[in-house]
Amino acid sequence: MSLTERIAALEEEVRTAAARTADEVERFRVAMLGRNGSVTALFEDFKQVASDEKRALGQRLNQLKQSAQARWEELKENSGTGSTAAMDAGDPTRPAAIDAAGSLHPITVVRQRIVDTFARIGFTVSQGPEVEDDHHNFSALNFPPDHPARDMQDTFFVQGEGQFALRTHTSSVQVRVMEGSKPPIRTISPGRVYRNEAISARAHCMFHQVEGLYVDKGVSFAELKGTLDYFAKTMFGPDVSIRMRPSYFPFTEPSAEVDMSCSICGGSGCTVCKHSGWVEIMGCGMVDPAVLSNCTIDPEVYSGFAFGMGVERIAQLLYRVPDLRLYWENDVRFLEQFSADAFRS
Ligand code: 2U9
Repeated sequence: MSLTERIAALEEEVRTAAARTADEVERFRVAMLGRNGSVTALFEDFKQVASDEKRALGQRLNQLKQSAQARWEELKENSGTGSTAAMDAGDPTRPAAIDAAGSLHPITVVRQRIVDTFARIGFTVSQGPEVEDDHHNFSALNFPPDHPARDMQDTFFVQGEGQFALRTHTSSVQVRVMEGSKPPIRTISPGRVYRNEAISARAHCMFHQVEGLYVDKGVSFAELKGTLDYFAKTMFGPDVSIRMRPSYFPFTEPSAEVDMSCSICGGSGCTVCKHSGWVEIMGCGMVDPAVLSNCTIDPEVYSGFAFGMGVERIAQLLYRVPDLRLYWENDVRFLEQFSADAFRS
């Protein structure tokens, strides 16, 4: 066979070469490019070629060597036996790669802890629609017709037939529960709510609430205070205490704002509690009798208490998150700090 024919035969061999294992790849390299390999041998024979043929044959031979090298690289790559991979493959005792585990979002972790805390004392969980009608979001809850929350400045209205809006609180769910069941009612409603606010470190146009409702014969303000004291101690530890300040909500009477002794400084004063020793954690009150009757419950027979809190606010106090926007950016460097196990109650 002439040198030209041998080159052509080897070109074909290189083009069709296959290797599945590191051994087969190495066998290809030795057979072609090794000291006694076929391509190397052609270079030896090339020395005998007549000088007028040297130029053309030399070029072809160099091309053959290059394609043999390229094919070798390709086979290494495809068989997953690149130099480091080949070494790895050879050590079956090496430790297995650890898969990165995901973590729960801090809002999910905190919402679950709040729900668990109330579930332990008999509260059931109720959920409802995020797009609400005027009756469930406002009217049944005693919002007067000219209340600012009914304004487009404060609430996202949904275009179309009728007055629908993104719910501004999960109290609307509890209106539905009262309309559909008889006391005793002991329920909490966790969920996402919407307000038409400019986004900043301290405000967002959507956040999460947990609202609670207890309706039965003879429910008292003292029971409300005992329940919220239990909640604060379960979430933040036995050393915290709560206090109530008079407030106003359309749906409760009397109403109160609930403060907790600062869990960060223990009440001695720090930047989080603005040196007051107290931090606000939620609002509460006795369900207004007008709301009970709007929801088909006789206020002459039954009374109830209600409370509401922002999950972001509770999470901020537990984990000292400085900026509300962090909850929505889903930056893994933020999220991976919250492992499900680390915060299980
Ligand atoms: C019904 C009747 C009354 C729920 C209540 C609050 C007080 C309250 C805020 C806390 C911070 C909302 O997330 S926040 O902005 N909530 O202050 N919520 S009483 O009262 C109800 C609920 C349902 C039928």
